[in-house]
Amino acid sequence: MKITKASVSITSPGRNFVTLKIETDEGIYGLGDGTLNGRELAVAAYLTEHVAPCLIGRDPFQTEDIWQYLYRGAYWRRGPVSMSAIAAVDVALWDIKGKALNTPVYNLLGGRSRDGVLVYAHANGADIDKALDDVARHIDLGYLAVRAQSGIPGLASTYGVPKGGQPYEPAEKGLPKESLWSTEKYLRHVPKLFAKLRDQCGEEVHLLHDCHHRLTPIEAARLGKDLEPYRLFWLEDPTPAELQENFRLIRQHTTTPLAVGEVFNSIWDAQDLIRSQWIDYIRMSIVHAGGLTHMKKVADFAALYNVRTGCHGATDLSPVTMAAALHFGLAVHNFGIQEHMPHTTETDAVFPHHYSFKGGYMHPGDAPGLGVDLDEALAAKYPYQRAYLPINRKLDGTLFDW
Ligand code: KDG
Ligand code: MG
Repeated sequence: MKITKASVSITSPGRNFVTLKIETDEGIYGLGDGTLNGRELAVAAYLTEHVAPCLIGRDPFQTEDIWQYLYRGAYWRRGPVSMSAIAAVDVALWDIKGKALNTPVYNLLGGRSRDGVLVYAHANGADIDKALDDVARHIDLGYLAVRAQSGIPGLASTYGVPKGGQPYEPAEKGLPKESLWSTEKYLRHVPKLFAKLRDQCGEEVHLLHDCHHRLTPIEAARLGKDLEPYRLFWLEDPTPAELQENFRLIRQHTTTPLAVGEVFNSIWDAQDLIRSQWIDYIRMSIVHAGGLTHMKKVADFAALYNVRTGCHGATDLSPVTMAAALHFGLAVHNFGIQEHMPHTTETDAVFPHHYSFKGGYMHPGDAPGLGVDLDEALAAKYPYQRAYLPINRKLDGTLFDW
């Protein structure tokens, strides 16, 4: 089998998605996601101008060699744009391989390690009472694990809490919006949210929280300690992780489990975190970390150090990535949990898929390949729209982490 064509499409059924379609001389095609929120056209150009011409004529079964060709062959390594482009190719090739062998991708990754993939939902509210209601709503929908975020008194907006009852979507049209942040107000508020939540939910429900990289290590250590009585499943992105040693300090002070990695692109971003056992869950996504080929290596390395997976799965990762993450989650032994933010009905219509949710678990389905398709005619009705993630500043105007 030979690759005959590789083409990129960008569609915006509510938000932007970059999709790579790789076609072969045997009529089988595969899909890969290359969406990088707020920087979509950079990946699209990288794929179209620099990657697609090198794929023509290659054997799509050679996933390892093609991965190395694109990674080592570029000379320039890592980075979100190139690793998302490599992921788009890699996932499309696994899709082709599954279709050609008439088997779901999970069978190519080791087969089923479990019956279903535990997922967590996003619940939020403008204040604690509204957040409590939204957590209860998600439990009623069948979720066994729920991430909770709430508005903070004295701050007009914060990460994870939508305005006006809309589903949460951080990228907005126009130039980046700016919001104001106070760590002090946040640290006073979050323990109150989880005290009430644990009381309302009982012991069984898994509760999670995302700090979204906004604390220093010592602040994160204090929050982890304050949250210990409420037994979180994880505290996510407590601090930025360019300096992996940040997590040593947090770890020394708290038994609250720690998760990080949604902005990582390669195992090298997490090497010390994993080897030193400073984290419990590695959250890299299939799309931003080089695809299934690289993520399988990340999972195998993490398994040596008791670190489990918890792949990023926000709505800015397309249904192609959701499908890939579910095949991966069904197969890898040290799977922990998978994030699940349902896409809009428009997005689901553009990407018909076989994955499903039942009783707190998702399943990728048993269709050959990934089990997800692209309705190209429908996709063409939603042209690209420039959108940016917001910018965050402290109350005194200092630019801060969003
Ligand atoms: O594009 C950025 C989002 O994917 C990110 O803000 C979502 O933190 C996030 C999460 O945990 O889903
Ligand atoms: Mg996050």
